[in-house]
Amino acid sequence: MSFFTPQAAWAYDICDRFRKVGKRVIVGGVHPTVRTDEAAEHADIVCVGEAELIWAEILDDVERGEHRSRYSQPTATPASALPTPARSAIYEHPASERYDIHLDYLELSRGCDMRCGACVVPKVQGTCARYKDIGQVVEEVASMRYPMCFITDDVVFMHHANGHPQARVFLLDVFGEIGRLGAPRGFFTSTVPIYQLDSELAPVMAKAGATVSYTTFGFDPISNAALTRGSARFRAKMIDQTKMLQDTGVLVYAAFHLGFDDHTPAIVDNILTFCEEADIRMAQFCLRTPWPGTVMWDDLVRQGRILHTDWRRYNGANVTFQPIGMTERELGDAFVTLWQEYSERYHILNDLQRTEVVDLESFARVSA
Ligand code: B12
Ligand code: SF4
Repeated sequence: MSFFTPQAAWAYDICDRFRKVGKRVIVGGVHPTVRTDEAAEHADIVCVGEAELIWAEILDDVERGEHRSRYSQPTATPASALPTPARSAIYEHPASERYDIHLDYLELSRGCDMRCGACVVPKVQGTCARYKDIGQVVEEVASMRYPMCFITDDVVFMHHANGHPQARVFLLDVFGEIGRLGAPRGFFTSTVPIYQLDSELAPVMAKAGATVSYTTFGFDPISNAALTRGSARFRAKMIDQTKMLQDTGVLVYAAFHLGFDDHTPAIVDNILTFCEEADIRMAQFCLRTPWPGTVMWDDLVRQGRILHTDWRRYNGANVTFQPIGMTERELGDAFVTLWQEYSERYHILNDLQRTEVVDLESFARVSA
């Protein structure tokens, strides 16, 4: 079983039930990697970190009845061993009919050396960035069945924005090749505002089919300062780049994180004004969450500011730590007010209907 922190409590419940009826349970992924001892209470085996090089060994050991309780790879999975997912398992699964949104997922890279304070990826996937083979990516895209594909990496865009020239070359090559495929498919990408400053990449991505750019504002200190009016120059740039991207045909789906130490109740108006000025037609608001295994978690634990470890409420929609610039109540209210005000001010679906994007209404439903 694989799970992130927001799913951990449910996952443990399922693990316990399986073990009760005599099944052996193996867990891995984000949460078991950062809370290994906790996960071990609910599973027979915990896999820490990546698994491609060790999965066969785990299965062999289980078959022989001689497995250990923990496994981890001695080295990171090399780029050449990054697998092509068996998507047919999803396409052909009868349960997939029950979902009202159908997406392909595409992973372009693994690992990240950026070490952002609130992110767990360097801990789970290591700090060595590895890019998938471009031919493999193109083959994957060519064989996809759904009209929309979610590119799971914000990482490559961040590398690009932070002076990794190979990431820029990779992105230009990969989207150039996808564009040449001419497949009528939309791409949902994720990033931070800084990457949008590249006016060469945006049109190449748009030509390849990039229709939505999920852009996290305020995750990094620079764009947070722009939102809290600490940096007028970067604020203006974020607005220009958002417009430029939308003019290219890529809808900016903006995510705003609330609860930085310098946030006060005024953040609500600041963000709403920014949305208006930047013509943000689709937005999401999240409460900052100290994911275990991150620098943010360690800092808040040290400062005694973690309020609880009820993982069900670690989902970006509940206050989990003691804020500084406002009370817990004010922070929760700011979150709700932003959702309400934004939804009232912007007729999201109307805008989406005007946007020529594949299956975007499903996104709106899922986000609502
Ligand atoms: C795709 C994705 C999503 C998709 C999920 C689709 C799905 N059903 O899987 C969507 C958009 C729905 C999503 C939503 C959210 N996400 Co998300 N998401 C990702 C993303 C970008 C990629 C995950 C992925 O597939 N990686 C590729 C796989 C191959 O990597 P992996 O999971 O690490 O797996 C490897 C190993 O860990 C190991 N492994 C994994 N599982 C198992 C199991 C076993 C048995 C074994 C042996 C090994 C093993 O083997 C794999 C190969 O080496 C990650 C960032 C990232 N790069 O990982 C964030 C990430 C997982 N998401 C995150 C967050 C915060 C969220 C949200 C809370 C956001 C929000 N505010 O709403 C929601 C929560 C949804 C929920 N209800 O749980 C955080 C998780 C933080 C945490 N500590 O839990 C991440 C890490 C982003 C980040 N940078 O902080 N997300
Ligand atoms: S947020 Fe993105 S760039 Fe920052 S550490 Fe995580 S994966 Fe890397």
